[in-house]
Amino acid sequence: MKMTGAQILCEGLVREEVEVIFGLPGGTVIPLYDTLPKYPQLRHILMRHEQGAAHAADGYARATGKVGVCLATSGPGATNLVTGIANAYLDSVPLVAITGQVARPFIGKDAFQETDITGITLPVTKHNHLVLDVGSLARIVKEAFHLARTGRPGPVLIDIPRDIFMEQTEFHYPSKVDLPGYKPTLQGHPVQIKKAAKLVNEAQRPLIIAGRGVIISEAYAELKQLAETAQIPVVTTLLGIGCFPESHVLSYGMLGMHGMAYANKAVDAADLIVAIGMRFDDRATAKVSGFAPHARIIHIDVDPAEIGKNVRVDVPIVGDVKVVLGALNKLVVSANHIDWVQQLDDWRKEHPSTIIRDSEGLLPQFVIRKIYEVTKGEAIIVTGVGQNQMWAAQHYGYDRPNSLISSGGLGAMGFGLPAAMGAKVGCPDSTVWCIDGDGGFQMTIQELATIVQEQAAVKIAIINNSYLGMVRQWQELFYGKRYVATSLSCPDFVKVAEAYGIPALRVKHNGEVVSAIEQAMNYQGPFLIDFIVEPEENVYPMVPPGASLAEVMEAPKKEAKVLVDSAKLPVSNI
Ligand SMILES: Cc1ncc(C[n+]2csc(CCOP(=O)(O)OP(=O)(O)O)c2C)c(N)n1
Ligand SMILES: [Mg+2]
Repeated sequence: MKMTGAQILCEGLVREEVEVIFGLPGGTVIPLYDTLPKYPQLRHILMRHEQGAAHAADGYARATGKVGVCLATSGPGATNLVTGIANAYLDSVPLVAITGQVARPFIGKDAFQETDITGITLPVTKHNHLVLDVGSLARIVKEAFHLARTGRPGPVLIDIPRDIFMEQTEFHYPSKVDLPGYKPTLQGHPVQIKKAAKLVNEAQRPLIIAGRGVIISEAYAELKQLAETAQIPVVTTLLGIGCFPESHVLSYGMLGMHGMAYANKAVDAADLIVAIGMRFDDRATAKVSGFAPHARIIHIDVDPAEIGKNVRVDVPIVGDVKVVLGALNKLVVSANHIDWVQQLDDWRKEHPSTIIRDSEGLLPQFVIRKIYEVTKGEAIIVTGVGQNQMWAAQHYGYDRPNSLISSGGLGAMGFGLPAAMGAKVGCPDSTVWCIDGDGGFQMTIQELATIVQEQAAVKIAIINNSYLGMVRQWQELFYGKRYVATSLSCPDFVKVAEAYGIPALRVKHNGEVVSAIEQAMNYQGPFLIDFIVEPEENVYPMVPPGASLAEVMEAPKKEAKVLVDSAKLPVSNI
């Protein structure tokens, strides 16, 4: 049967079980939009900015485990997607981004709204494709979804010239993909798994560092079995939060720059690190040369490119985390490490890391703790970037699988609101809270309109400190309190919300926090709370840039002092 390119694309999306497309139209994609109403199974959500479309598709994908789809026109529409695509790339999120391109005869002519989007996104996509022949479109769509969701997931971009949407050809959707250069290794090598089991069985002070790979491969049960069988304490990366219940007796929270002091001390003292589905990001390892100085390292990851990239590894195992852990668990013998676990418990008592001090002024940590209590830990939390993100990671108790959605690798302000909307669209029965900063919120604030139009009942907590807080914190601690370009003026967020049709409250005092959160929860639709918090509150613990995990700084008893002068900061990734 003959079909247009636009129909072929829609047929492909339907066959890939796409339910939602986050997009915004323009000239080159009008033929596609013209076809969409014939496919009512494809719900299109009209965003207010294409960055929001990519972040919403990302939030949707993380919350559901399905491939998120975003759609934009050529030129500015396509370039507006780039931040969201890069974000998905760094956090291994399965995304298919579809862009319109100028018609084939205009390509390379600097035509109106022409940009080389495959060139621009080459370094931030798992794969991308400029379609030059309508006959190859069905295959390219099939491959895009396959690439996005298999192996290490990631974003794939398909750029489709306008005339291809209108050209007709016979429709045939391939049942299989044949990509000779792409065969992800899922089974770990048995010899490596045996070596790893030997190390685990011999270790005295083993520690698991679990990352988002556990969530992606849904290896929750396998991770728990490994930890419990061999009594191995578990710490997680930021994106690993939600892969292991934080109330579990073997859970020691997040490690890294703003991780728990006791988690970082555990890494420093361990004699074996079992790194699972994580990539040794510099925010997790701190100074690499000081990372886990006494430990052998087992690294399990589906992406061979991650092995040995940042940290020396003794036993690499390339494979799917769930499959590899399943095999490893068969070889790991039951053990206990009572002294080691006791040591970690003592550190946790001595360095509690999440104590919230008494304060007359409203503390952000307190706000997040109360959101946790009122939601009973059952919400999906989607964060902004900066201090709010770190407090949300530290002070909400994540017991449920996959309950934190956050921009980790890219750290993209503006992620929170659209990603929360995407998560809510994907999981309409879940409570979704967006915890954002006053700065980041203003970067994608326009998506409030989308939230209203789609009746997505996202609950929004703005941690309003009138600062680009995380940058201010660095200026305070490392740049002699020279605050340049971090003091922020904000609109009246309550009035803004109301202008969009969202009820809102402003909260300034401790006593009002719980009732405001309850009011938000009891309201059926979206709701916003503007929490006016202590402006100069800092995030602790903190491993200063260039230091190793063992050199973690805890909340100072008195006024924070300048710790390092900027001129003396090491050339590290700051
Ligand atoms: C798009 C983008 N621009 C700049 C930064 C650098 N940056 C990191 S945290 C931060 C401050 C964020 O301010 P806000 O959203 O108010 O959050 P807070 O830290 O105050 O909680 C900035 C500017 C970033 N991460 N992303
Ligand atoms: Mg702020």
